[in-house]
Amino acid sequence: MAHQWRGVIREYIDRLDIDSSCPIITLGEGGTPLVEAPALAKLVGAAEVYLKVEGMNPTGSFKDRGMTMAVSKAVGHGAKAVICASTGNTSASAAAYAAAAGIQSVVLVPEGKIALGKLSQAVAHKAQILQVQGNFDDCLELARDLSENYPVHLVNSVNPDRIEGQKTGAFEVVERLERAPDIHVLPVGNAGNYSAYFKGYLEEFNLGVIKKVPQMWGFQADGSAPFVYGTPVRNPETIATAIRIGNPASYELALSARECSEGMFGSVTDEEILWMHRFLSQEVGVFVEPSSATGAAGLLKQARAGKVPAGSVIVVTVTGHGLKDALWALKDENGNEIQPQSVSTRAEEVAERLGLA
Ligand code: AN7
Repeated sequence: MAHQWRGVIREYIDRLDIDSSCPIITLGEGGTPLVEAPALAKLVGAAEVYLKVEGMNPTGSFKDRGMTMAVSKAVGHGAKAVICASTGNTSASAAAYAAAAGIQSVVLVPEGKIALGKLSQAVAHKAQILQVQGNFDDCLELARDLSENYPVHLVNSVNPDRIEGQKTGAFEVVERLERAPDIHVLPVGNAGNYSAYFKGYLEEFNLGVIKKVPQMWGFQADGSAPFVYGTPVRNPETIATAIRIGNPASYELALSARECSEGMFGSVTDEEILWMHRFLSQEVGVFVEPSSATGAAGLLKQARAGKVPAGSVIVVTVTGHGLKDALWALKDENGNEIQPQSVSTRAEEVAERLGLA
């Protein structure tokens, strides 16, 4: 019988590192759609491609899966405030879950470099927000420092509770497909999600639920690609502000996930990201933020290099909702503003404009 989804902690309580006595702070996260994308499968020459649409989470990104765990455990430990550094989505999620828990949230964001939708979420949920004169990497260093020396609990993905919650994305994919995909594709910033999916698949493998773990393919923006260069990037730059991260928090974890899964890291240009952002909206029907199109853009680049096996089943996690950073949709492929035409209330005129007459 169909049941109402209860959030990832209650759904997967037996498989998560959390005591039964811990309070559960949930907004009903997880249980997101796995949407078949035949247009994308055709484009990349794979048998089947699915999008794991994480924009359907309560605050519009995958961060909620980890945040329900991190904030629940923080409250279980008696925390009265949580802190995070963020390119936007973590702060939106932390602020919402802190509000649900009745505790304070503090968020540090890089000045002028976070999307308006995300900033408004943090404000709406009454976070204490500070715009730091630096990039995300500076914010994270500051957040770590403050959490070590003051009474505030860190909920960035360096906190293992976050990765633990986010691994449930892999469980849902396996349940839905009744197998593992051959390849799992993700956009990569701190590589927390990349590491978390791998952890989830590895647990499924160790339980004998799947026969092999998928190859983990992670993609970054060219101007912000420490995994490709093999070294931190001091001044990361990309229009995909969510993944504008030069010194990834989960660097070592992700390297080991790549090795164990025989996966890869690659990078794409901002133009390739925006092209795929439009393709997903126009040909698949899924509106994501630009950063979230980075995985699919990387998949296409691999396909063009002849590296996507024809029979493969591929899952691409699209990490955040298009409304978070909506202004990109209002630009055409040449970067010009798109403005709907203005018309009178006369049917003949409207029909003519629409090319119906
Ligand atoms: C839409 O919110 O790092 O590789 O501070 O918002 O796990 O970092 C966001 C990251 C991909 C990259 N897609 O995930 C933050 C933050 C979206 C994101 C990523 C982020 P990780």
